[in-house]
Amino acid sequence: PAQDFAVDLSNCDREPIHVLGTVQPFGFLIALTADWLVSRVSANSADHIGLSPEQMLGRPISGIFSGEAVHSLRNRITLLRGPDAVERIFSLTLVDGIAPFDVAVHFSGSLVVIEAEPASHDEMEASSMVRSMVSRLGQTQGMAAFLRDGARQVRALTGFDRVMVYRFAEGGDGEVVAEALRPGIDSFFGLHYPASDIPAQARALYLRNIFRVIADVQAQPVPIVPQLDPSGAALDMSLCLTRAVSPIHIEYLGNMGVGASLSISIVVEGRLWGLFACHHYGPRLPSFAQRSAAELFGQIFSMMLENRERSETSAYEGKARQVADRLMSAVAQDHDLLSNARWLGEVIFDTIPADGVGVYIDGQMTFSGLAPDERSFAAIVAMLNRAAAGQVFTTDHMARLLPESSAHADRAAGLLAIPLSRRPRDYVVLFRAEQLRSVRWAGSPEKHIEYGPNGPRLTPRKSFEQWSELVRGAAVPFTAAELRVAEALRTALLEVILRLSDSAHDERQ
Ligand code: BLA
Repeated sequence: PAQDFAVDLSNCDREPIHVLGTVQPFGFLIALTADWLVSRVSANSADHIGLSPEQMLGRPISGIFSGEAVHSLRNRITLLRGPDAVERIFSLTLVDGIAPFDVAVHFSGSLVVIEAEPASHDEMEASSMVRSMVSRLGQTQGMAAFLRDGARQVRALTGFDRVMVYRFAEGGDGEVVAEALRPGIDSFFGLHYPASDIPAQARALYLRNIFRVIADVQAQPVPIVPQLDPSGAALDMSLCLTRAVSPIHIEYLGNMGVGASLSISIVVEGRLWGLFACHHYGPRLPSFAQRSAAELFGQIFSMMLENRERSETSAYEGKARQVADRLMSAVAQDHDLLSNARWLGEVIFDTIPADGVGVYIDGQMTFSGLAPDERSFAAIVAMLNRAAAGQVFTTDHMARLLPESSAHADRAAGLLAIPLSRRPRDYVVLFRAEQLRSVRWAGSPEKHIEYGPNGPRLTPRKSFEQWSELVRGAAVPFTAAELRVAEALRTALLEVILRLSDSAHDERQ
């Protein structure tokens, strides 16, 4: 490897996965200088075009590739726009007398990087598949069906045994939110994993390069020759299709008995929303055209998801406005409703899901659903009184703020408090139970496969246990959208309360 970096479980977020200096053996790589001299070649070049790196390094590519190949490559390179662009050419005769290749070309710094693999001649079929996939997807009703159908389509296109839609939460933890499976294999649907399973540098890379395949987990990676250029730099392979991946991740896949892995980034509003994560229980390399089609499908899927999320958000905001209006007019009619926890819960939970509600008004407490007892609630109110005045307060892990509340985390691990007045401070508080209560546990223990050097930590079951430890005592966090709604409810309630106190004041006069 180009870098002297001993990677283990404690430092894998610093492993420089873009400069590992190896390709997967299904393809080969040639890097050219700006004046088209061969500057790097993967060690397997002779397997593909009969010439070893030593026979090519330093020579002009025009003396190696056919005239047609050099011409098309030059044309395509002029089409490259933007820093992360990659062009593809199907069925190109690179060397006269040798069967054509499917080729990708892009810039890495000032180098032109050419990657090639034997041509598959199936581009038309794959692209017509995408058309019908997209039209089917457009007809699905509701988010769950949309995600499930996306997984099914990716499975139809790639033929992988397992296709998951893996969604990232705020801090990088992930959850399997949809799945399509070959019959007879265990489902991972609903399982959660810690952020460390797809470390930060990998998530950043997956935003730039949205597709990757590991065709054969057992295959020996092929080094690039030379590893370092005369200035000591390794080839930046961020945008390569043949990039061999982190040995830690290979160990993870091996421990799971997975033979091939493929993933496609799902990018929404410029953020890595999630991945299509696919496993096959044997080696598998979809053709270049199928991979391109799957990548295109991923891009279209992402845009459709973005649209759906936007319309869901505006529908949600509309509903939230209705709830605020309903609260306001009902409380204006009958202000005792304000201390009716059960009624408040019924009105609010639809837009801000929670497990229970507590109301504190003039020292009086009422509760509904899962909530702490009076003594704990009094302690919570005292804590809230120390928080900034006049705004909604939330935490997903109350025990961190109030250690004694860990005793009732099963009922109230997280809260969202809506202050109703400045002084005395009255509150409506929504409670969420510990997230683990509602989560699906990893199913059957994994069949014991020989573990790699880092042992069983690198298995989904151990990952899941790790995630469970991390979130013990914590509730599902209230989202930014839910906070905005709570803020709107606060304003609405405040308005009625002020009106009520004005009219009480008028009556007294
Ligand atoms: C990459 N880790 C990945 C990828 C996935 C996962 C989907 C993307 C690469 C691919 O397509 O295979 C994680 N895969 C999962 C999870 C499930 C799954 C959670 O199927 C659940 C069902 N991985 C670890 C740990 C480390 C780690 C503990 O589990 C480090 C300490 C590292 N994962 C790691 C690295 C990559 C990775 C470095 C990047 C691989 C690369 O692109 O080079």
